[in-house]
Amino acid sequence: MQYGDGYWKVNSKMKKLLIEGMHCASCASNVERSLKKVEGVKSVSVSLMTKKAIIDVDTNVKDEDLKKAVSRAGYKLIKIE
Ligand SMILES: [Cu+2]
Repeated sequence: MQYGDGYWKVNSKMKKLLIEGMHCASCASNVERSLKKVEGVKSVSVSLMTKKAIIDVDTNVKDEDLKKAVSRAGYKLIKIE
């Protein structure tokens, strides 16, 4: 049996975070680093162009924790899709 990508996705879901205040690549990496520190966040991909972070998280990760992580980095989480 293979424990590939499909396996861990069972207990995780994708979320799109709309983030305000990112201006350059280092802003994006600040956000990325901060989100990765949140317990249960498995992958983070930040796009400066769309102002979105696409993340894979455990289903038990709270939106509130994501919001805190973004504001800790100095940015604002506008909404979660
Ligand atoms: Cu910047």
